[in-house]
Amino acid sequence: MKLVVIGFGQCGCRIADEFARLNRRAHAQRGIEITPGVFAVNTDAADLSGLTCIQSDYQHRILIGGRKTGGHGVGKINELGAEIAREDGDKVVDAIRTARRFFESDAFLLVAGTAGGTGSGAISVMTQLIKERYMDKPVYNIAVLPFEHEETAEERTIYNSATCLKSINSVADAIILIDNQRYIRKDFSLRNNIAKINNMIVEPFYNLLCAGEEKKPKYIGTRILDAGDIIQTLSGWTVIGYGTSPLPTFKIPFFLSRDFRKKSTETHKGIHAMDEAISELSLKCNPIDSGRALYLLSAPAQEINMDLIKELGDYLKDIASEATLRNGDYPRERSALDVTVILSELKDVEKVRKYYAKSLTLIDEVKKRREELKSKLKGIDDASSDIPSLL
Ligand SMILES: Nc1nc2c(ncn2[C@@H]2O[C@H](COP(=O)(O)OP(=O)(O)OP(=O)(O)O)[C@@H](O)[C@H]2O)c(=O)[nH]1
Ligand SMILES: [Mg+2]
Repeated sequence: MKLVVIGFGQCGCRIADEFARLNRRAHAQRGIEITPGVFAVNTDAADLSGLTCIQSDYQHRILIGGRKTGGHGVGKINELGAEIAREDGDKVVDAIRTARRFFESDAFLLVAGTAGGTGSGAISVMTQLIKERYMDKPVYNIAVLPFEHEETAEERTIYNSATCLKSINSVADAIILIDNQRYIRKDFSLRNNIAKINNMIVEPFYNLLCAGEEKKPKYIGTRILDAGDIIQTLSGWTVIGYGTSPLPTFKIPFFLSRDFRKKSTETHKGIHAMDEAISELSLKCNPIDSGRALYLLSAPAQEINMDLIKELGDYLKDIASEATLRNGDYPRERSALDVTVILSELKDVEKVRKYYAKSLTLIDEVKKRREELKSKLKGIDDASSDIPSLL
């Protein structure tokens, strides 16, 4: 599957940059392309210069709202982020159109952090605009939810997340939810290692996007998972997970490779990888709530067999019993057995519901403060009413 990836704000741009890196890897290791266009859009000029893989010309690193923000961001005011996107959105659409192989892409993927200002405000406006312009391609979002410590430090965090999520839910074809907090569960030092977190966020997309683009017959599985399968699966609230089981790197002698014990070890390893994918989903959710799901098994060709694929399917069907299942296998990996899982069309997402509930109490407060600010400003204006103006 080929994606045009567009990042908004610092978080979105850095993750888009990570997709550009993934594409380089796909090119170098496998000779295939997965992202024919990657763009970074921000109100902050310094953040745009900090990227490493996205092409550095102004058509790929797009500064918006320059007049309003002086190139310094919107300071977490996502209404301002949305307003700037409405004004400068055409600039982004024009840049996408000029991308060399834009027409080869199967879908758009727009990325932003929900808690900031630029990305949180711009992503829904741009999703809507792109959907209107390119009706034949689905438009997906990646929404990155804040760390817990940010929720307590700044109330805008929750309010921005709630308004952003509500808005994208009404326009995007699917929203892949990524909870930053999940990535520091195992290793708290990661809190200070955003680059590593971004790496972990993007990794599950590698085999998923490569599988359907493979041209060499020996790397084509018995059941190819292509763009059509992914598009049929992605709908509404979505999570993604990835698990891996290392395999011995030495070659197993032929007489042993047919041994029944080896086969049961393969199944065991497959289930282990699937188990990890489910427990490491990008956001905590209940698999039973999902209406559509898919899994991709990537392993060396000799490790893949129908029994293993069926076992994995049975396992997923057990926990996501309401979901329509799609699957594929990809005989590419050399020394590991990897499983990628997507759970989509989720009926309920507790964390999103919590943001909505919490921000309801904040709305009155925000309104009150806005009124106060207005009346204060009016006070100053009134005081100057008899002063002659130079304009
Ligand atoms: N995973 C991840 N999260 C990030 C990254 N950068 C920022 N965030 C998260 O994104 C949220 C803040 O959004 P930013 O993207 O920094 O804000 P912005 O869109 O640039 O908006 P302004 O700076 O207010 O103009 C916080 O919840 C951060 O934890 C990143 O590179 N990776
Ligand atoms: Mg910023």
